[in-house]
Amino acid sequence: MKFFHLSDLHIGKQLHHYNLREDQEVILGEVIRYAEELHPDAIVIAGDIYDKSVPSAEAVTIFDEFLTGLSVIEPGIPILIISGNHDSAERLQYASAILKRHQIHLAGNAPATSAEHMEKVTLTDEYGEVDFYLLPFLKPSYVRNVFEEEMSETYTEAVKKLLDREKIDYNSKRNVLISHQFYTGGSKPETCDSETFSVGGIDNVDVESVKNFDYVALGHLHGPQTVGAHHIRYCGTLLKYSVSEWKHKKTLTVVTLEENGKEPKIELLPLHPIRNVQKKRGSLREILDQALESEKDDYISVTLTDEIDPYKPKEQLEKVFTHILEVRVDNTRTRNKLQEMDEELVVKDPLESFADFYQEIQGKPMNEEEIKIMLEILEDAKEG
Ligand SMILES: [Mn+2]
Repeated sequence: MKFFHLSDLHIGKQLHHYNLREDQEVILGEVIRYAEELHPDAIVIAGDIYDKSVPSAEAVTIFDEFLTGLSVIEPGIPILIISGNHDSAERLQYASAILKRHQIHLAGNAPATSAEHMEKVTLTDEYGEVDFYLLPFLKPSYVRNVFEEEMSETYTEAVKKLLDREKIDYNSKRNVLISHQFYTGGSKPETCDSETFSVGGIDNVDVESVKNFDYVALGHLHGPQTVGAHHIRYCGTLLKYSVSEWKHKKTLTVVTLEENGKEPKIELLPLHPIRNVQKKRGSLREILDQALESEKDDYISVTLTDEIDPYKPKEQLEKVFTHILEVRVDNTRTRNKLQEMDEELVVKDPLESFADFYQEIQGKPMNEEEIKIMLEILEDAKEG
């Protein structure tokens, strides 16, 4: 059983002020060509199809063309899609009953009532059946009514309990989970600027809850990486969606499952975007002189280090590079400015802050007894 694992297409996304329509069309076209050539048994898309919950007509057209391009391949390749946190579950699920007849399985919503179950798609190869479980992006509140008993509000518990009620046969069958959450376990995940997370990182799911699957096809993180084990994997985006990803190597992930109990094989196929994302640092002269013909149309982030600010740097750079994302300056002047801002932001300890305030209002410093009272109040506040 060989399948493509994709996620985070973010169709309709802009990179700074540039529309990525052409870039996305070309890269999705390359995926279609790989599908024609390799003819996988399935194509899995693990969420964040669109960049926005209300995608533009242009974005919908790009995805439509992608699905159409895949669906004309003979014999037909099943396509398994879940929604991500950027997608509107309802919009994505539109016409899903009709699409199902064309082997396009779209799971927009996680189970919301006790009568609903995760969508399961069973495919067969020479070793028997493989069950694919589709788990769209969820928050604990989405699935609260699935369970009779009270549920703790953690993401790990929500995922674990949803999987438990599916009675999955992990021993004699091969199972694949498709999920779009922030899985953690083992080393620290590598994140980048094009992802959006909830503040404080309360949305993580412990990877222990999914380790019994033969393969876990994840979406959400944009850098390709495994989580705790070889078979639990984020495939990452097909394109670089922020300057912070400039060193990423974006690839197409192809997974091969052999007989039950064997480790899946992972292949990473090269992709050829029309424009790369690059970061350049140096004096304006250096950057202009060292520009290669092959990178002149790339998306470029420039950091200038000239001590004397050059005259109209953006205009000069634009004569060489056609797609400039940003021009930053890092020299003694800007560093001093940053330091000044840092100093303004230094947080004093609470007693010191109050002493300043007291002095300002009373016109005299606090006496020893007042300091003692203040320390007690602060101690109480800390405990409270
Ligand atoms: Mn995403």
